[in-house]
Amino acid sequence: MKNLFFLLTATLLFSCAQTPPPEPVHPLPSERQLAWHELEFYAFVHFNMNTFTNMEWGYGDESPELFNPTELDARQWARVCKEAGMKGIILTAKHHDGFCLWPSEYTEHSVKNSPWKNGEGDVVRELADACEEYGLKMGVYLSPWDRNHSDYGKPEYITYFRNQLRELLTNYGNVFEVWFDGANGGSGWYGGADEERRIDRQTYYDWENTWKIVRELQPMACLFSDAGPDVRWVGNEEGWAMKTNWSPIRRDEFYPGSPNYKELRSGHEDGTHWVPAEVDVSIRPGWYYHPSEDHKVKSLPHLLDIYYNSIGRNASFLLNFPVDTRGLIHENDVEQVMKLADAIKADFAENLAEGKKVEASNTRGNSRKYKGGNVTDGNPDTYWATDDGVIEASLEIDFGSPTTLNRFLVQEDIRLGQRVKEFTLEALSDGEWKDIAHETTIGCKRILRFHNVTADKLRFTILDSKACPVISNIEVYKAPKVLVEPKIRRSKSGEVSIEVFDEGLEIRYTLDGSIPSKTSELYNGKFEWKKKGTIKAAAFDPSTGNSSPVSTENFDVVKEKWKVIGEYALENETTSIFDGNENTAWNLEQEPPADIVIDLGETLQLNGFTYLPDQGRWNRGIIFKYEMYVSRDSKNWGEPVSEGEFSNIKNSPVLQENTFNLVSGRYVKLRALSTTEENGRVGIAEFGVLTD
Ligand code: FUL
Repeated sequence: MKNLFFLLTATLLFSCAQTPPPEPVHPLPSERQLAWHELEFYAFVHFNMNTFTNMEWGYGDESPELFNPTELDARQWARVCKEAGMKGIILTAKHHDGFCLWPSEYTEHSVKNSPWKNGEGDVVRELADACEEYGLKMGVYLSPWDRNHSDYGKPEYITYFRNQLRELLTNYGNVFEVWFDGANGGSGWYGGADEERRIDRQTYYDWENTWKIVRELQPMACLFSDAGPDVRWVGNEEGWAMKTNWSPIRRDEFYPGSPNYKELRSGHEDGTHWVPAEVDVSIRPGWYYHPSEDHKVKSLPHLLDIYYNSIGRNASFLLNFPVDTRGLIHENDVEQVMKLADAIKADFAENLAEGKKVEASNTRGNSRKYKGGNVTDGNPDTYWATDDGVIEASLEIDFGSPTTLNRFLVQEDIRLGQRVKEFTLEALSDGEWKDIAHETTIGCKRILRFHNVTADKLRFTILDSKACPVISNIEVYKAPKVLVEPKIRRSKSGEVSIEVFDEGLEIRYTLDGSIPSKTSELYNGKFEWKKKGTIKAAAFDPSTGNSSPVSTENFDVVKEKWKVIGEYALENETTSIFDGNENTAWNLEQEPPADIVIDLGETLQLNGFTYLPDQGRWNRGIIFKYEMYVSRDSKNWGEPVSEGEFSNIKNSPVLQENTFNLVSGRYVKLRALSTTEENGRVGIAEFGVLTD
């Protein structure tokens, strides 16, 4: 027996010593990229001159006098980011308008000529100090395009740009990422020239030599641009990478601002360089702060989708906060990011695979060093690998008892390159293997979301790989349901729909204004309800008994018979203003004044109206000054029943409710006398009336 034990141990030791690790599959990440991969989730702060001019792209002629935050507190930014689980902050030190947040030696267009702190302030310094205090990394965004600088377009500008880069990389401690935007050239102030300036995006900045400065001054900083060279743009600003996402790309086919950017969404299987994707997206529609977007901060379900579609798809997640004119992350943004942070914590609270028994269909050299169990040992340095040439293999994770799960997280050991091309996931439930997913790439991290499955075992099968697969980690979770308030809508014809974000929830609702409980009416799909009154709804998780906040919608008369008549009667989009959907709008191409005349189909006792402006990103045609008329016959309108302005609608384009003295009529006319922007449009998302 003793001998047998000795023999077994000796064989094992021998096979370990004999089995070399898999050969890497090139391209491979550098040390600085490996450190960057660890970060996963970090913040962008867009705060600069645009914050004070309410713009996205300043022209470059803005006076430094305008930059004057009243309560700037970079420590608040850092605190919020830290609490949200982020690892760093990248600041727009200079955006396209050329204004510098630090007192650059090379221009007068900076904080040093602003009233903020009497020109003694330095936002980059304040952020560097705050990041240090909170244990965060700092990154800088330095716009290559500069609409302020007189030399932009000439070789002299490159010297200026590089001098600024040196300042930022020398005076503020360690920088983890340098962000070079692809937006380049066009109209601008350019020191008063006020003209169009085009540059050759491929050659003008002499990127190779510009990048060298970063290498020299901050060897661990990752360089970001459309073309990397360390981190690439993901090819959209909406918050997603493709499911198939290779960190390698054929890097030489790209340059900042190159037209083939859509390929950046998935990388290239035959990529020549390791250039992983970064998903940059703002928590609001705009990158910069606009008070009119205070009510448009992304919802928890939306932010969660972004999380899973970035970090869960082999990319990092760079979430932007448009810091406001006070110099603070707005409270609405803080609220939403904290909801996201709590949801992430809840989703990944307990790893159900940890320490579970794992059986592999093939183990490299039959060696313990590469055993299947390495994927559940919580050690990122160990991995499961197969024999060379075995590119189809599976792992079975045995839970020991039926286990309910809905998330699967898997990681390759990217130090040996990105290898897996195709894989499946199956669950053994009631003695039968059932498909959960059939997917493609993995990379640094892949997270799958699916409906609850109760399984005794999970089978993870690699169907294709560039070489023997190298899997370092697998985690399994049962994420709780996302309990956000349901969205209640009523269509023109009176059909009510109630939607929730997650599957498997019960929606309960009331029609009498009472708070819905577990025993209230169960929502089983759209229903007809043409009355005037209030609908309240809440979502309930039957497995936990937890419920969402209650949502409330007040409905007046149903709009079934309503139609736009008069000048615009034939425009198709007019129906969007009665469809109960805030995301659709009618934009009539017309400078005010414009008369929107509506036939309500019957005579009603009217005492008010509601107007929801276009909720799209660009605030199209928001009515400011108005007059409201009511008529019995659509010919005699008399005096307006209400007139005035929708105060503060520019900054806060939310639902406007306006009451007037009771009047009976069948026709209403909203006269738009002016709009907040002079853009030749009058826009309406929803129109309603209030009746007695
Ligand atoms: C874009 C810029 O033009 C936007 O203003 C913003 O800075 C975004 C992050 O990148 O290309």
